[in-house]
Amino acid sequence: MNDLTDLLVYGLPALLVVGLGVVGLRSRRGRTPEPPTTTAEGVEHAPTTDGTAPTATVEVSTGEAVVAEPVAPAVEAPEPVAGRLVRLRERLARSGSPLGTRLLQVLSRDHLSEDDWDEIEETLLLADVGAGPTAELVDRLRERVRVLGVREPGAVHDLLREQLLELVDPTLDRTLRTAPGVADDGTPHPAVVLVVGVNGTGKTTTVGKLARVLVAENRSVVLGAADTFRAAAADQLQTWGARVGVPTVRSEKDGGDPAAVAFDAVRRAADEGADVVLVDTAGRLQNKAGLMDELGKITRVLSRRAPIGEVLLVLDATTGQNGLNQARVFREVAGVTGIVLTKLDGTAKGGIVVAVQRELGVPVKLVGLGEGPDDLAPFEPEAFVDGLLQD
Ligand SMILES: Nc1nc2c(ncn2[C@@H]2O[C@H](COP(=O)(O)OP(=O)(O)OP(=O)(O)O)[C@@H](O)[C@H]2O)c(=O)[nH]1
Ligand SMILES: [Mg+2]
Repeated sequence: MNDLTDLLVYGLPALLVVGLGVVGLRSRRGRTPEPPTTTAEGVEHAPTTDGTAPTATVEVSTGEAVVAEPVAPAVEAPEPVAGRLVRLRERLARSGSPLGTRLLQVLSRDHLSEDDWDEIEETLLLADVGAGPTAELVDRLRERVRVLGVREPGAVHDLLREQLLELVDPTLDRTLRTAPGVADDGTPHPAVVLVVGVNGTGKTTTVGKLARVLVAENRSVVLGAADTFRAAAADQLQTWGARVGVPTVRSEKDGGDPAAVAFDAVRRAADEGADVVLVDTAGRLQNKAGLMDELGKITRVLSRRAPIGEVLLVLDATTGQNGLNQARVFREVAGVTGIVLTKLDGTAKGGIVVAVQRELGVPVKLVGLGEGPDDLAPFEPEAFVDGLLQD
């Protein structure tokens, strides 16, 4: 089962009682930042001659990357992950209502004509469910309606819930692989999560939010700013990290080698015994061969240092079917293991969840529900379908 889900189901009381205490401790510790005590090979610590907190930047001897220590005076305690599924339902009930309510309305009619079935089909297509899954669902509904005969509203609701759930597929493994591992030679290594996608889909934001989720679960995290095209990209990531006391490894100069930065981030995490390293990458169009080659290089170089646990493809839910073309190419180049569907708060087209899973054979693992720092939730098929049906 999903680590996060495990935490929700079994660890909720512990999370509330113990977790808040631990997070509280962390945040208190964070208010008086200490210089790193574990000295990574080749890392020089900036001296603090005036008794103030250490400076933000620590040089790495390769000359490729620098480590930006968090120096924010106050470190935030991220929201526990527990309450987020409720919010997912609330937001989906708002944004996704047209799909669920329209289907329920039509299915409740006494005699379903061909026009009614066309309306059902159209509703599903408009919600981005995709042609294949739509045809499948309509066939199954026709069959079940024929067998059921007269349909009570309750029965229609249950039927639709059951069929939508099957389409979303609760059997897919949505575990986020964020547990550190041990290499064949016995060396421990951090879990490596690589985040990829086209421009502006929400990669950096997702990395920032995910770091907060992990910190809330009491994991130690290192961020890697492998988007080296713009200094602002690394700044953006570093700001996210600093808010929760997480260090960011970044390139010394614009246009540095993203693969080298990613590699340094993993090495730093390994040296410090951190649990997880999250690597943010530059947005790239799937049809730009050079950039896609570069992504291939990042994955090759990274996996020489430690196995890549997750390659998360970030897709903007509001771009609908366009996201599918991107997804195919990224799957070829980077071996995507999970989808993050962002901006689900901004669309009524929740059907994209179904389409993208079908197209890629890769599960949606996380959903973005807003621009707030804790607006990221583990994807949960039941909560999603209930949201669509406004339960
Ligand atoms: N409403 C909403 N906005 C989001 C969500 N996730 C990200 N955004 C917004 O989308 C915009 C782009 O986010 P970024 O994280 O910078 O996107 P990116 O993929 O890193 O962009 P590039 O690095 O330029 O490729 C920002 O304004 C985010 O606040 C979400 O789940 N919901
Ligand atoms: Mg970015």
